[in-house]
Amino acid sequence: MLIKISKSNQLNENSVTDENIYHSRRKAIKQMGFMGAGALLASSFSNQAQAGFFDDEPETFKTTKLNFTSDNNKELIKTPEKKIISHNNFYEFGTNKTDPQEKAQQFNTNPWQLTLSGECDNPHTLDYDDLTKAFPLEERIYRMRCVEAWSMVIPWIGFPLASLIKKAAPNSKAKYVAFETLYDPKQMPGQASRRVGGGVKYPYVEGLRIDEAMNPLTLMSVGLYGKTLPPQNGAPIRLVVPWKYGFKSIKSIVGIKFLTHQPPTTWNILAPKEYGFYANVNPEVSHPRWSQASERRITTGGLFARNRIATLPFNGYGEEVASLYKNLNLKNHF
Ligand SMILES: Nc1nc2c(c(=O)[nH]1)N[C@H]1C(S)=C(S)[C@@H](COP(=O)(O)O)O[C@H]1N2
Ligand SMILES: [Mo]
Repeated sequence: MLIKISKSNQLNENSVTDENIYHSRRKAIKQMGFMGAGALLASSFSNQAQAGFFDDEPETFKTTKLNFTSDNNKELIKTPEKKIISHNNFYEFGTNKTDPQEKAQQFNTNPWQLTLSGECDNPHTLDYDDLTKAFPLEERIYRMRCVEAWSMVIPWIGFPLASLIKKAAPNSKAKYVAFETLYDPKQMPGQASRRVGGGVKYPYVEGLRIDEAMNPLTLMSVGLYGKTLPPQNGAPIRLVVPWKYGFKSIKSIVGIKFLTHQPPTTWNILAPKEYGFYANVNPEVSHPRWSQASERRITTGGLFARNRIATLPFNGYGEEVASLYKNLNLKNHF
């Protein structure tokens, strides 16, 4: 194979770091005794084949155009759509980055029901059509920073979670909001097999403090690049919390519940010393096994188009959200 490497794009030590991290995240799972050696081996093989996959694989899922207004955030260079829909974490469909695109195409997201319940005056359920029609849709171009130290810039379509919460009318006891992904092992091979699903306890669950959930940046996303969400990105509706590590942005949500107490969250259950409840992007607080000071921004195509940049506090959204944490020690509450 002939590979042309231009000076500016050379593969250096830094640019492979997040792949190492990915393996090390999986290794931790394995050490906890959740995963067979076979799975780990298979994964490292397909990981090597991953670069070529981005450019060759056709899109097979169906999307629909959406009507929205755009915030036109011009400083951010968007990650190409092809990358956003082919480099995914969605362990319900497998733990390799390419598994969700390969295995989620038959995922049936219509009909769908999203139920709001718990400490609120107006518990209710949204059907599939409500998801794109109940609230005016906006485009929000956000940075997305995975805890594995790669990042993208994604043009999401959605509506503020605050609009949905106001409709549910939480009462004064509601201090936290819990989210739950669909549980359907017949459709989600990772839920049917511990090996495929990486040892995660399903359904995938997440949570926010209610003031975080009400922050205007917090989005319920129903689309990207002007169209409905592909299944691998969390169709038909997922959370986007741009100042937190990507694992907080839970996909394919069926339940939202208002609680008096902090809910358990998936990665915190799996490895509490490594993944906290808050998970605010913080270059000064290292993961126990790797630094969070920089990240690989996924921009244009191919294995060699790698871009190492400094990670920003709160992923660049400090002006909007730092005040939420003025009484919190962010080292202890990582
Ligand atoms: N239900 C569910 N939600 C999930 C995940 C998952 O495995 N299952 N992975 C999380 C992680 S680690 C990241 S980085 C983002 C990835 O979102 P994307 O694939 O749309 O980029 O989804 C998050 N939401
Ligand atoms: Mo992530």
